[in-house]
Amino acid sequence: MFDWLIVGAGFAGSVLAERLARGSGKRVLLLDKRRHIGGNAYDHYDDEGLLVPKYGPHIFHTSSKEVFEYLSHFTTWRPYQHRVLASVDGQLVPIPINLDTINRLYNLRLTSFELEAFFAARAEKAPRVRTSEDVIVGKVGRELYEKFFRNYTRKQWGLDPSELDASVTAHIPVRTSRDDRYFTDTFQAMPLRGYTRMFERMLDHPKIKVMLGVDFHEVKESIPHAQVIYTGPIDAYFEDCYGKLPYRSLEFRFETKNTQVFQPAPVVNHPNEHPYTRVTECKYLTGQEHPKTTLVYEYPRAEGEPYYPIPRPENAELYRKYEALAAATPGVHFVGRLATYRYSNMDQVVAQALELYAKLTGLPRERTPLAA
Ligand code: UD2
Repeated sequence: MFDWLIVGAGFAGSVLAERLARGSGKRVLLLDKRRHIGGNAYDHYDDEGLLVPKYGPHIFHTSSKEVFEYLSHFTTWRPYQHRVLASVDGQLVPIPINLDTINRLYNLRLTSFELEAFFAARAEKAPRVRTSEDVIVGKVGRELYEKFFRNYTRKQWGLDPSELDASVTAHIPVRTSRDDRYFTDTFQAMPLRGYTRMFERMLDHPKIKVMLGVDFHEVKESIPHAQVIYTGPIDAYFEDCYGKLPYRSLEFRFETKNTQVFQPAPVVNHPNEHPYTRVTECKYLTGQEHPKTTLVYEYPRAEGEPYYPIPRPENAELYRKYEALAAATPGVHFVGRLATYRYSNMDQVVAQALELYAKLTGLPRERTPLAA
């Protein structure tokens, strides 16, 4: 008999498995229908011996000391600050838009102070910032919105930014300085030996049994267990009874080049050309030294693995119906990006899992992240 049956071995499921076993001595069965742990953060060595992320780049950043310290029990870190260039008007310029972006794009020599006026003269403030279009047009105006955001978003989501909630683009700043970092969080680092290694260490405990390649719905009746933590898509748990929640998918194409370094930045975004949105050169993220280099191209897809919940009002409304069903399902706890239908960062999911652990055990939150 297992105390907990946990569905999904990504961040949410693995953190809870670790905490319940190591922190509370519970017997845990962790299932995943894929044949590996780590969820979408799973990475592995390809045929050439290069460490690559199977489901696309995952860049860790957080301002939560609690989350960072918790994960630090299972990995050492490699300091890494993410930088991205966008291919616009035949040039590679920094994104988030900053002082260098504008000066290079328009061949100007503005100061930060002058750039503030430049943006102010172009920004069109919406009475209420509701959509992803409102966010960007409200900061930099329509022309820059068209160059950097409109087509990228249409490609990535299959929707116009005016049809997506503000949250999709709101986390991307616009700067008048020359700071070209993608994130400004306090802790920015990558697991030194990769995500999979970190998950392996998290789940290495005698009270955790991991079963891979197993579908929860097929085995739930035959495995004796007391309670369930479910981290898969919430609509699938309830057999899509109110209809399917939409997710956006991606196809990743990998290409290994016979050169040490291929592109001038970890990621190059292509808002206006090519069917793919961005190209990541894995080496920059992993710090691996190797005579060759692997690139990942991201092709947006309507069908496929459910990567991104699509933040827009009608989807939120449909999710709320499932959420109400979940609240009325005793003995099952829904946690993680897919089970709560949120466009979340990895650190937010870890925080959500630690919070649920604190709630389940009644332990104060600050006492929870203790590795044995
Ligand atoms: C974002 C975050 C990630 C996490 C995740 C949530 C990255 C780089 N970013 O990933 O931290 O929060 O969402 O699951 O890991 N956009 C443009 N043009 C650009 C860049 C972005 O239009 O050049 C728009 C586009 O609609 C895009 C959105 O902004 O989907 C967010 O961009 P992103 O770079 O943060 O990428 P994403 O969504 O993969």
